[in-house]
Amino acid sequence: MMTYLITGGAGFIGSNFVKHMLSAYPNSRLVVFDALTYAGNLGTLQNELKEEQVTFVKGDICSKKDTEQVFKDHKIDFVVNFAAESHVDRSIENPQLFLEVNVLGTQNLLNTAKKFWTIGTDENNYPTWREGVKFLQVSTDEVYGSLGIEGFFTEETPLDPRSPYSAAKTEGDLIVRAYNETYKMPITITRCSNNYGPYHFPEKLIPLIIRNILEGKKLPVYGDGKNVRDWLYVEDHCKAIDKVLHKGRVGEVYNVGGHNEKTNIDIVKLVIDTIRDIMDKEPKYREVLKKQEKSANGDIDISWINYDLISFVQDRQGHDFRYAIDPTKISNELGWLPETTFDKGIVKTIYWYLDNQGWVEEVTSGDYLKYYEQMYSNR
Ligand code: NAD
Ligand code: TDX
Repeated sequence: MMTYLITGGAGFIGSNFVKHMLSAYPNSRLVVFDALTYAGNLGTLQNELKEEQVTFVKGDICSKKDTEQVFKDHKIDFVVNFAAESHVDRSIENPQLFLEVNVLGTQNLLNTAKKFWTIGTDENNYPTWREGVKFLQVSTDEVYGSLGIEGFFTEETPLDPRSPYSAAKTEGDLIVRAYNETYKMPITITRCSNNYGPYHFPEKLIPLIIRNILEGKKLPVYGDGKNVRDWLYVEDHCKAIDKVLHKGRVGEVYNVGGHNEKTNIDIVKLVIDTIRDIMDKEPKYREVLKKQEKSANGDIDISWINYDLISFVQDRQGHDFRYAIDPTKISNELGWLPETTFDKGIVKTIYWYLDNQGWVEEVTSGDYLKYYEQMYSNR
């Protein structure tokens, strides 16, 4: 029975990965290790944590004491490192925190794994490693910087991060490679494009737009809305990580993305149209709206759910123009392909938010309102 240490497992992608692993490998042991920052929520894993094979450990990847304790308590075979500060806008406000967690935290976790996984040294004085162990770093396409209107990121594209978030993720990514080169640590790195789906924290574009519509608020679009992101349904990312972890070549980087480029303005319009269509066809969902004005026929009015809600606001500083992934390597080597088309995924996602308002209220009840006020009041 293999034991997986899933750091950041109470966040958006990490929690989806826990759910994926439980159904794909019901006999494995999952140790979810998370500091429960504003972005981590145990409510997300309430069903999974009832399962005998899932253990939750509250801990900080920056703390040697915390990471060594979890390796002492569990015979870890795989580490999947999702733990990070993940929001670009927050990194502009507080770059140091991003360096502490995404760089030094990653290095501390690597060092702990090295301490518990090495069993001796070889004739050249390289450490020798326990059979079968692996460290997977969940990196991002943002390490490659920004594209113009053409071209794609391949694994050979030079690293050229622009934001404090992506600079910190790049350093995290590089220190993982350095442990492979220097100590022969068995690692792999995935660099994925923008994810969307259930449990996405409503500071990020898609869940923020959904939440704002339901709250009857304006929809802030940075700049002219022409920036492009390459969107992937979160379950497809989880399946890619599963493949890379179990079948990917040690020391290699795999780009993950599904050729699904959209401008931000198109995304926002699609979310508006989809919510209005759902509420048109299934009026029960109008009950979710904060604004409950009645139209002439007595139904809750939804005519205001239209493009007039869009508000073009001050651009993000250093806003990367375009990301687009070339996933040829992972497709050819590991047979991974995205399974959920954007048209289907966005509808599934919107239904999930409509059906899970309790979750949204729970995660936005803390510092979120203060954050929103601070981030958007001057825009
Ligand atoms: P998230 O912000 O939703 O979750 C991050 C999780 O890490 C939270 O549960 C948080 O509590 C935890 N965490 C933060 N600091 C910690 C620390 N010091 N110790 C332990 N736990 C800590 O982020 P996400 O969107 O799920 O992203 C997960 C990973 O995937 C990140 O490494 C991110 O860089 C990467 N990634 C994200 C995307 C995306 O579109 N969201 C795309 C590519 C890569
Ligand atoms: O209110 C908004 N208005 C807006 O126009 C927000 C929050 C965002 N945007 C724009 C900025 C981006 O061009 O939408 C696009 C997407 O923004 P985010 O959701 O903040 O994602 P992004 O900055 O692209 O980064 C995401 O993808 C790569 C994740 O947050 C990262 O963790 C991941 O590495």
